[in-house]
Amino acid sequence: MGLNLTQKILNSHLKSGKVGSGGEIGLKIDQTLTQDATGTMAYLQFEAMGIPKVKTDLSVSYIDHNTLQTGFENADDHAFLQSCASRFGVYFSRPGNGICHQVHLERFGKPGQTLLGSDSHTPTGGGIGMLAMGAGGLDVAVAMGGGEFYINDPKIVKVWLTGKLSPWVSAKDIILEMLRRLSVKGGVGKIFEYAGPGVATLSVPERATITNMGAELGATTSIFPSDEQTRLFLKAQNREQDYIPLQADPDATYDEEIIIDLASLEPLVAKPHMPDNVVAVTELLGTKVQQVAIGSCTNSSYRDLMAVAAILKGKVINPEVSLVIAPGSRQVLTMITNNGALTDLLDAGARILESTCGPCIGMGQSPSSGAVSLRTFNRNFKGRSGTIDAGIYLVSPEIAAASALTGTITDPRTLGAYPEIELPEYYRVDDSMILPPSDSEVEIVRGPNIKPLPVASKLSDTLKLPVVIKLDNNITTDDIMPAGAKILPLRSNIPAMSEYVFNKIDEDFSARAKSLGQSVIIAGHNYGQGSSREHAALVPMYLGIKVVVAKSFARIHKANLINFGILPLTFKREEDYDLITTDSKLIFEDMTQAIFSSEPLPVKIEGTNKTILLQHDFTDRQAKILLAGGLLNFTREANK
Ligand code: MIC
Ligand code: SF4
Repeated sequence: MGLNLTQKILNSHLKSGKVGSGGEIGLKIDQTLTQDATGTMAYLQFEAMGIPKVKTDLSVSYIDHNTLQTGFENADDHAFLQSCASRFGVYFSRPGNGICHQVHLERFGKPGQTLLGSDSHTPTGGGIGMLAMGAGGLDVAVAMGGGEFYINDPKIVKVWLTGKLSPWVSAKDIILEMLRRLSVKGGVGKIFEYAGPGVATLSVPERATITNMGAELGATTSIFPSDEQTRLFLKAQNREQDYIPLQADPDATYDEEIIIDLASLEPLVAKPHMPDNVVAVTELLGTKVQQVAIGSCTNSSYRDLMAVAAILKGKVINPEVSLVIAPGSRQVLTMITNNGALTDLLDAGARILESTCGPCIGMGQSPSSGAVSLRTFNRNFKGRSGTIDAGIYLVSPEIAAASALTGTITDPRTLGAYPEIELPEYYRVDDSMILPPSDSEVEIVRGPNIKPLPVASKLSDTLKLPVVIKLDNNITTDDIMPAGAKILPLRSNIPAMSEYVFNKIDEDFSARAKSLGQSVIIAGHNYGQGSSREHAALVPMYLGIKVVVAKSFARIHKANLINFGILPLTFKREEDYDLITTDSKLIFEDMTQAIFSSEPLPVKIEGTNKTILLQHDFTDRQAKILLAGGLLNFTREANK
């Protein structure tokens, strides 16, 4: 029987388990990437493992998130990361060189290889035929040390594309259509493999927009075949030697199938405050817009910015709109500089930002109070922009540019003929801002913002845990551990960060958790969706959270909880959620055995005659990690 593309890459990287078995599988990781907001922890963890040099084929450390330097903290972290990269055998992409996913696609991604990144949008690499996944920093540190990366054997979904996009409809609309159909939890435990005649009509940067935002489906990853488009892209990046053709066998089978006729799609918008809150642009026409932001790892490629420049050329944006543009990489920025498109953008009234994440992660450019902000980004969670009452709408570059001109949400199809964008035969290649590692001994630079790593304690047999907070469905890691210009600089200082846990939802959370000593979080479905930030597990661990009981979990966050010794348990009977109040205290018994058993776990609610039933699906490996009090303890013990 033939194999699909995902199975081929999984099989060629399989170290443990069996593809198709439904259990856990361990994979060899060829490449890793880290960024500065998660990287400091990842390298502290790598250092703590005592391995002198990375064992991957290639590891790259990017600076792209924490670039607004309003105090010494971010610059301290950058110096730390630069010295770690040099010392541990990692390439270092300097601040200003671009957003990790964009640069990695341009300069390093290779079809058929595995990539693990400490960022949830690492699946961008699927656009070039990589099996690229996001994970917590600790998992990436283990992979840098040559360790396996474990996932649950995924369900593989064929996304069959037919036809061709109409003018003014773009790759962003394909992924928004997926989100409209499947929701932010529709992809949990799944890999989306794109196939069909429509695939050949999409260039690599367009494919990367789709695989990037597949993260918002909760998917393990998304992947496109490696074909003539891939070869052309790699050739244009001066790396044709990295090309190999790769696709599913004609008789390959899949667990599920979705069909999208590209010709039937229209321009779409994700309304506040979830990426799956998708409607046709025509439903929102005339909505007044205060800000338009173009960039992020989803839509900041040369193609995207050339489309925006062509739409704005010779025109001036509406005086009520602030238009900010962050090109995805220095390659993109220098190319639009040289061909004059940058002047078109500036003449139209755009404000040009550094080639970084910027407003996507709330690093500056927070919109005005109550504003409508149209963004070509991938996340519109409440408060993430830095303005709690702003409404963020996720759109294509075409809708963004059209709306910047009119000052209201505008259907780009009203602009007349579509400016066909020709992709360059050769991109401008200049890797001088990517520093190779050093051969000699390098001293690690540790400024006062780099604090020691907190480590979890071993699991106790009996736990009496008061409920510290009770939450709804779809809680994001931005809710748990907010980002933004004020908090991100504290990423390597856990005691300082702990003041901000859940602070957008409940200002007293941190103080209450501290006063309780140890406690349990209760939550609904898809707890921990969104970013890969392990701080959403590490900092609650520091605050004494021992268990999270939820209706269901998002993949990366669940793995992060286990890595930091917090038990992710689910309700056997969903209605038990209603029996627990914020005043309840839960009594967990025989825990050191229960984590190895598949039997449901009865947990008493103190002071009542009620017992709830909880469950888990921990593998033997995960149970041992939990018993040791987290992956770092476990790895250290294993290496003794
Ligand atoms: C994000 O988009 O939320 C981030 C910032 O890139 C995160 C990583 C982080 O929190 O550092 C992600 O998506 O993983
Ligand atoms: Fe950066 Fe935003 Fe992409 Fe996260 S989603 S990597 S913050 S651009």
